[in-house]
Amino acid sequence: MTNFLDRIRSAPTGLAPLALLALLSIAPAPGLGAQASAVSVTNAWVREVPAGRKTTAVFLVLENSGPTERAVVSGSTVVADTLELHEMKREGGMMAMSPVQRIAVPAKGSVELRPGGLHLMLFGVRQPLAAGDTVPLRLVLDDGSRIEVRAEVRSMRPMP
Ligand SMILES: [Cu+2]
Repeated sequence: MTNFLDRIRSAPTGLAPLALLALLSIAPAPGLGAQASAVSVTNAWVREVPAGRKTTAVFLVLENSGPTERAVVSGSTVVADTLELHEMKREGGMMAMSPVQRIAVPAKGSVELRPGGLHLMLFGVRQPLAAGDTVPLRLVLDDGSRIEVRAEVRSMRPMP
């Protein structure tokens, strides 16, 4: 996840001061960024759940059109008991997933939840989910706003 400032910091040194000046001149005054959720979700999908399985993962793209970093801090869905925010990391040569407190969405940026990376995890799935089904999800952001998402169930593919 890189934001605009990180990109400026990593820009060739000759360009950095000019880019920073440009950023400062267009940056809004503090306190003006408190509009209703500037975060939207696209391309949301759920890995299909065959009968007998109780867990699955949700993938989607979060886009932030606002000037302030936002973060997803929790979520829920009627098709499962709990929804957790997860990341996958390589630990001792193995890919392992673990819960995270928040998934940040940089100002004027986006973050992709995808197989092998950040994802939403559903536990206690209450019914089989077949390709073509639609699953409603609700995500809660750090400013208290909510995003209603409809995720399409897609067929099982091996984890990359
Ligand atoms: Cu997970």
